[in-house]
Amino acid sequence: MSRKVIITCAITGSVHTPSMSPHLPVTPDEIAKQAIDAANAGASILHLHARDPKTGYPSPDPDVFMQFLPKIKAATNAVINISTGGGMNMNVRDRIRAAREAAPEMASLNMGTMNFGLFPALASRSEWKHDWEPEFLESSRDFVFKNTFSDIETILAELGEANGTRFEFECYDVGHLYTLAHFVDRGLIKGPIFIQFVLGVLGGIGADPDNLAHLKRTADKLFGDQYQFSVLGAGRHQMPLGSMSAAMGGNVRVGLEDNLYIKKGELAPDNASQVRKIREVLDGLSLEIATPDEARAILGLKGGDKVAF
Ligand code: KMH
Ligand code: ZN
Repeated sequence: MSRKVIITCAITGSVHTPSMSPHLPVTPDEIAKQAIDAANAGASILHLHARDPKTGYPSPDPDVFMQFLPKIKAATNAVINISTGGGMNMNVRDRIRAAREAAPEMASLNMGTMNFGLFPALASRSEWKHDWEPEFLESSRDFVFKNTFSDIETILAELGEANGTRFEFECYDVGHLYTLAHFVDRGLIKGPIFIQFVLGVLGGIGADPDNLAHLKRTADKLFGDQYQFSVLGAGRHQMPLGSMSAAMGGNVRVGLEDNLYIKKGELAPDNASQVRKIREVLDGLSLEIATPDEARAILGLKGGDKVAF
């Protein structure tokens, strides 16, 4: 099969808060609609978080996930990828509840403990729809995004072994690749490995093109042909680094979780608009996108009929 590019779309996340964009999906219906539209635009993997429908506060509650997962599954063939990163102030047990219950084909798995600074966003506005928003952003100044070896072992066992869920390994720095290799060497992670290079998060590696080249060189050395990579460029880096990834033989991640804009100074009206925009780049490079079933074949996924929702 000639190379096909897998587009992941990350619909809402837990990084951005409702006041930052009126287009950020919050309720289960908004999340479902934007996920379905993103799949119809060409995303073959949908990376999903949940939020409290009333306040927009990030929620680990499986009951909230279950208000949109079946709708998305009924309307698309896209691969559902549930976050285990959750949001700030969630412990790891909380963070994995939804994926444990839903047994999705994919889940994210964050490969190292790190700082995760969201507080610079406080400078962008003084008025907030919800009181929790500025407090949430300020709390990131002293937040540790905990992903210890023990946490990773737990997630691999309780989601991977138990449910047949495979992973989007989120690597925010070079050291995270060596942690991933450690688990491969222990036989706890088997290929094909799907690595999400995350660049531009405050606390992780900077979004410089030569850092992406270094991440890929390191992954080539550690994993040979056992891996596929994708690139998540945070904020304004989303399209440039996604384009670089495609040119380097990689896959791409877009979505309002990672970037609220469609171009400098213009908020994206929805997730699907970013999918369409990266498709224009792929078309320009004469690259075809992978269908959900082609993504399943590339990544060795269990099938959309094997989930628990
Ligand atoms: N928020 C992204 C930078 C996760 O959900 O597990 C990384 C992410 C983590 O999507
Ligand atoms: Zn996420």
